[in-house]
Amino acid sequence: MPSAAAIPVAPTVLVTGFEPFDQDLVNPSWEVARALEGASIAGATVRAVQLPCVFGLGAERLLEALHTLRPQLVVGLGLAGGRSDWQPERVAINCNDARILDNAGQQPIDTAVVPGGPAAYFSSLPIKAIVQALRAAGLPAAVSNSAGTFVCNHVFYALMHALATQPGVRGGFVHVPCLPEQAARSPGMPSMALATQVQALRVLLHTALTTPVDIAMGDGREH
Ligand code: PCA
Repeated sequence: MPSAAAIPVAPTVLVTGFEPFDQDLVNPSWEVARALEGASIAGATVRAVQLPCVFGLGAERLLEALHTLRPQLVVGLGLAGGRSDWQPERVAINCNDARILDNAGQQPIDTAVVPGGPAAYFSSLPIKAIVQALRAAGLPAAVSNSAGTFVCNHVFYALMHALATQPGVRGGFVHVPCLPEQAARSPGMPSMALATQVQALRVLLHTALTTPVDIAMGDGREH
């Protein structure tokens, strides 16, 4: 019988999404993540984990998943209401500054995600290649230079802080638009159908898994 070490194990991709927050009944980030639970993409197996929209606890759950699943690639997803396209985030900052209460009633103002940690971390996803691949598939996409200062940035920073000591594991964060049923309650709110967003996640993961070095493509903007 072969030893356990001889049995090839498919690499794991961890995709996280958030529970609903701010009076919403659904969060597209989790609906999209869970749609690909167990899927095989470019030889890797997708594992989806839901995170609470809570400062502290959201990051703890992510770090637990990193520990138990030992992924090679980590992609955090979060909703950014008002944005109309899929937006890989360039940078996570060491700052919590909540404009609304989180799901535990907390509202930190100007506190550090990791006291004494670096001011910021860059995503280690190939964000330009991802934007290019999404656009080539007919899916609206753009690099974002701010993940905000709410729970998404908090979890993104905690992820990159953990990965800073795990060479070879890449990760980052992507903000996604509302679903049509959410937008229907807010006139003028842009949205993207769930099936389209699931397709975007497939393209994104395939690109991240097959692009070791990002491309240089101009996509600079003021925010
Ligand atoms: N979006 C929020 C937190 C959870 C989510 O899906 C944010 O952008 O911080």
